Amino acid sequence: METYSEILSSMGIDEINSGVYYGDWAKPTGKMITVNSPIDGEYIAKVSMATKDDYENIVSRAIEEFKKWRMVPAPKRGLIIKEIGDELRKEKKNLGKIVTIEVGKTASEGEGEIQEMIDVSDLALGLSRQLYGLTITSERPYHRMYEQWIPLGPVAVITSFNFPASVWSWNAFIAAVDGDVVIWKPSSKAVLTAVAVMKVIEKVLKRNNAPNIFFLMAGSGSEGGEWITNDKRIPLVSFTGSVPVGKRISENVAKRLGKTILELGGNNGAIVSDKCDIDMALKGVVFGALATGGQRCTTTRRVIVNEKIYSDFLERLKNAYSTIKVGDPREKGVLVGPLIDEDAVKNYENAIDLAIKQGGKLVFGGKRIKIDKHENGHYVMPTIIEANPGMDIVNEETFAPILYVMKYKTIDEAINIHNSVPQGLSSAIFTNDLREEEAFLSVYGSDCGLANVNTSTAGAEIGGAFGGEKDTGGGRESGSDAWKYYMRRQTVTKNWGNTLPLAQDVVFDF
Ligand code: UN1
Repeated sequence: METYSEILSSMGIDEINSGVYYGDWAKPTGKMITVNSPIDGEYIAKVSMATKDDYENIVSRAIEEFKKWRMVPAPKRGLIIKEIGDELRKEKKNLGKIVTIEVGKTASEGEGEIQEMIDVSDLALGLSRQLYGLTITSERPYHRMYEQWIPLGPVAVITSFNFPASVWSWNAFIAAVDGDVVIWKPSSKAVLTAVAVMKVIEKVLKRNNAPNIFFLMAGSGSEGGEWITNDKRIPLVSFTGSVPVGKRISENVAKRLGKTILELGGNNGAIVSDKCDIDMALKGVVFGALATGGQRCTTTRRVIVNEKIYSDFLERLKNAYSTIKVGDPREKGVLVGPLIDEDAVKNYENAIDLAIKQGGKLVFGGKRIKIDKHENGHYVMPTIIEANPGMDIVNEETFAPILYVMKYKTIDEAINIHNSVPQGLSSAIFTNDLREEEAFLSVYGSDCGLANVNTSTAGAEIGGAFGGEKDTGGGRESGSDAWKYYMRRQTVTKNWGNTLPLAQDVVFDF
């Protein structure tokens, strides 16, 4: 197995790195973030954090670069993003390895993360020729009305550790074809991936002599995050992370009438009907619950099973869980790697304690495990708890592989249980019954931003608008018309006649 330093050197990453990029890398002089791998707790490298001076430098340069970039025609901007995608294709394996050692994803998921960026770059290229506005009929003669979309300025993207590269690209690549420049504040738990991604991007921007459209500022949320959210020069802040932090960001940005895109917690449920294909449902639920060790916003945290197949499905779940290999995510066959850190392990243990106190029944897992030669890694057992929807803990998102199993009689009851949590990101139903499927998709059906039929709550494609309702924050990123969030809409009214007729037939003669 390659050593951590071999993996770093394949991407040109040193032991001490700057976490501040504004067209050049700042000298790594600020406070340092020490990166240890969740795989074994071993030291990987250090990344410097942005100082207030670095931040000021970033914002003033971003404003200058924005003035240049917005003058580049959108399809040409698209070509730069495409070239970044091509470079990412070449580096997919190496970048994937950095994701794996920094946040503990399996090799396949680490590479999947980079593939998701490549997919977004393809989408962005297409979009760069399709930033359409409407034309509207005017009530006045010799008048023309239309909408045009204009870039916003420097936008900030604050990302979380669990998708340390792709979620940034959902925002950054789309914003860039829109004509914005992007200031990235990655999670302090995933700075190395951000540095590696920026190094790939730097190459493409420099060889094209392009304006510097992407800026990096490593730092803590309480410092860097506050600078950004209170800064009127940044018209839009996109944030992925927890509900409490999202609320704070939303308040700060709203106070200055800025815009936000919030992608906060999920507490996603899957309804498993007695009329489903049970093997398909099992795979969908197990993948949804355990991919990325249960640390996705889209993780299946609740499974709501029809009483007629409840015992059978629970039995199959337990059997499937007993075959899942937990361990070093670089090893073949391992499907569940470590949690990100010790705090995550504590949250896992607390949630299980609470679930049991509140009447839940532990039927699988429930404790941390030690992996040979990785004593300082953060491994836990995938866990299944029989629960009921009234339990407080079931309303919470715990970023860990804990699945609450619940029973229902009728489809309407299943939907009510499904919708009873504060969060509203992703949802799923496994059924082959048209009526059940349509009920789930109806006006009283799933209250989430993402609704899946016969597929998992996790693993959304980038072509759809990604985001959710209620405590999830209401933002939409990546696909569909999410590009509009990174632009401002201007309604244009043009009079090409010889007189000045007024709207609503108002008379104002003098
Ligand atoms: C997240 O967890 O914040 O749908 C994003 C999925 C991934 C993205 C998850 N494509 O599971």
